[in-house]
Amino acid sequence: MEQGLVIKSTGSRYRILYGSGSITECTIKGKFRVKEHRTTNPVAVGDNVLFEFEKSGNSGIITEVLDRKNYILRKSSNLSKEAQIIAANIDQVFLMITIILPETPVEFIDRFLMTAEAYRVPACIIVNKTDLYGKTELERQDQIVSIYRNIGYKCYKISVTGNKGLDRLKDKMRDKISLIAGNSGVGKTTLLNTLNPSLNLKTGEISDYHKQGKHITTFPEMHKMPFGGFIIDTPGMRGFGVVDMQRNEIYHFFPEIFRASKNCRFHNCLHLDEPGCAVREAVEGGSIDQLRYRSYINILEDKNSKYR
Ligand SMILES: Nc1nc2c(ncn2[C@@H]2O[C@H](COP(=O)(O)OP(=O)(O)OP(=O)(O)O)[C@@H](O)[C@H]2O)c(=O)[nH]1
Ligand SMILES: [Mg+2]
Ligand SMILES: [Zn+2]
Repeated sequence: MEQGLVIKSTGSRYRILYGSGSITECTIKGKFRVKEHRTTNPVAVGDNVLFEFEKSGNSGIITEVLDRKNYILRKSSNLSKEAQIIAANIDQVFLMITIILPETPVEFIDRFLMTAEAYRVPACIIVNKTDLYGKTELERQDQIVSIYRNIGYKCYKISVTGNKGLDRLKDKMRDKISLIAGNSGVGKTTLLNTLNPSLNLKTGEISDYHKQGKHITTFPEMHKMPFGGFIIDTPGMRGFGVVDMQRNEIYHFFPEIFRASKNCRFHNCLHLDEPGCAVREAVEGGSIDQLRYRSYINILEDKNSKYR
């Protein structure tokens, strides 16, 4: 029996890192279940597992998944009951966004952060491709960064290809297991290749017509970093994860709205148009950002489900 770390999962086959840096492929035998969820992949990147080598010695069979500290799930569609585990045992998630090529919508950012809050995984924002920005884009960048810094999220402005801002990011990632997510084409894989030049992972151009990425990375995969720690590269997504939330829980995962809600007149206030709502007062007074409030309302009213 050996213990290893799952670094890649394609649904039926798993790549395992074990011993002092060896790698083997494994399959699974028997039933593995995630409490309360039907999952398409019972074992995920980041899982610590026990496995046995097959007689040939070339591959192994996973016999047990050790307890997870956390995990992030994603449903294949809104109606689907089956969920996929994106990754397990992660210390922090980074949402990579870009102002242009492609443009990341603010509501996408808010849905992502809300999900990370719900899974209790610390989240940060990376704004990439600063080398492309002119005056308008820089203003937009600073507006977005100031919204999220005010709430308490760390933000990193970087240019991967221009080699700007990477040292601060490395410091934050050192010796941690970090997951990096974001729309297709924002530069996630390019960042990994730059932080670890021996990787040579496949990256793709932005399409001229749609100004979007082309979904180059297809499976979550964990990569070791020379400065210590691991980064999990993920396929570009429009939405992130899924949590079954009650309407009256959603605001718990908007930290600044949650803080303000303690002063609402009614304890069951949804911050819509109830009298004595401290959240709406804060929006009017400017201490809660209008865009954040609008995202909250859209999620509450289940608009824009395309971002899920
Ligand atoms: N100008 C500029 N281009 C960048 C930068 N970082 C990445 N790119 C380019 O953006 C394109 C997409 O990069 P990828 O790393 O494949 O993007 P991704 O986020 O991994 O995309 P998916 O795997 O499809 O989710 C490539 O052409 C990169 O060269 C940057 O800092 N500045
Ligand atoms: Mg990629
Ligand atoms: Zn309220």
